[in-house]
Amino acid sequence: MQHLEEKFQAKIDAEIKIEPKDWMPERYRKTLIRQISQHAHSEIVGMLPEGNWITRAPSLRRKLALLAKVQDEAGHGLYLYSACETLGVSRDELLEQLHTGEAKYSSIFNYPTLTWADMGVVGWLVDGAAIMNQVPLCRCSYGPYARAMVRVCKEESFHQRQGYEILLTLSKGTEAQKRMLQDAIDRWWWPALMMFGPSDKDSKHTLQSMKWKIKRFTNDELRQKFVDVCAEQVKLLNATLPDPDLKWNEERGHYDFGAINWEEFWQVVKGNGPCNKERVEARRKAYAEGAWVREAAMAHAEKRRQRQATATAQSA
Ligand code: BYC
Repeated sequence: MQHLEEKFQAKIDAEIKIEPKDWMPERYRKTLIRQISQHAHSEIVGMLPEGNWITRAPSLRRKLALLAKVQDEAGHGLYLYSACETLGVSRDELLEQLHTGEAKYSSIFNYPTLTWADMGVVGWLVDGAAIMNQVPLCRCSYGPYARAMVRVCKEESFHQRQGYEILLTLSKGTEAQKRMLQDAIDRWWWPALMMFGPSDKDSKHTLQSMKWKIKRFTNDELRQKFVDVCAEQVKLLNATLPDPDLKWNEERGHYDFGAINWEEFWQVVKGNGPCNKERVEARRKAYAEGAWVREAAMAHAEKRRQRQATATAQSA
């Protein structure tokens, strides 16, 4: 056993990808199922706050872009559930965990989207944070996850740009539009920083996940990179980030920033955020209403299988 573990770690150290049929420690498999399934759930729950604005997008062009973005997220969920299934867990099992409220998904999607400016800010900050976290995951040691992330990241960068472009337009608009822009930034900034997870000292999985090269950076390292980028990007929007302690630190070569409200973070993670119940309920309803599609697809697959079996028997 120890020999197998050593060989496994040596492969990881040599940057050789682990594939589904390779030997892996049980804890590695469990960690991946946990992270990939939480990620998959985040994608499909993440469709909800934006789906809310499809019918109210201010123009046909905006509606098309938003629709495409939300569809992309459904696709990301599918790649990720498929990657997770290669680890020997079924999609039904994973969805069951989501529907009973047992599974975690990103805290960010438990906040409401109140105005059109939220669509811009979600694209800029939420997709921006997602990209910061996911680009390193393209180098994750587990092959199916790493490959899924390559495609996800390409699409996320389109999402991020469409969001920022909405904000640039608002920043050149009326006074009311500028106020709406600032208000959305004020509401989303701190929850976006929480997306990176607890601070390193409270992150129970980081050390082991870094050793296994599932994670390449710690939560705090990625959060700092994100703050540094956003502190510059916000200037082009003629807006500000809601943090009086945000200040360039010449010595560190980074922006200093204020304290995160971890009490709020853990409350949201535990299910007590503004929209947790609504989100899980919406997923349950969508799943129930999609039952006929699943049944029809299964019936169709069975019919094809039978037709092929008959054809093979006749040609033999
Ligand atoms: N929300 O030891 P830690 C997207 C949990 S983007 C809720 O640091 P780890 C999208 C964590 O699961 C969002 N829970 O864990 C974007 C753990 O609990 P368990 C999804 C959180 O895994 C735009 C505990 O806290 N992205 O999908 O080393 C549109 C301790 O944390 C959160 C991903 O999932 C949180 N924010 O690091 C649509 C990326 N943070 O499992 C969709 C992949 C932490 O022990 N995931 N927790 O019960 C990761 O990179 C890592 O899992 C994390 C956390 C950085 C998130």
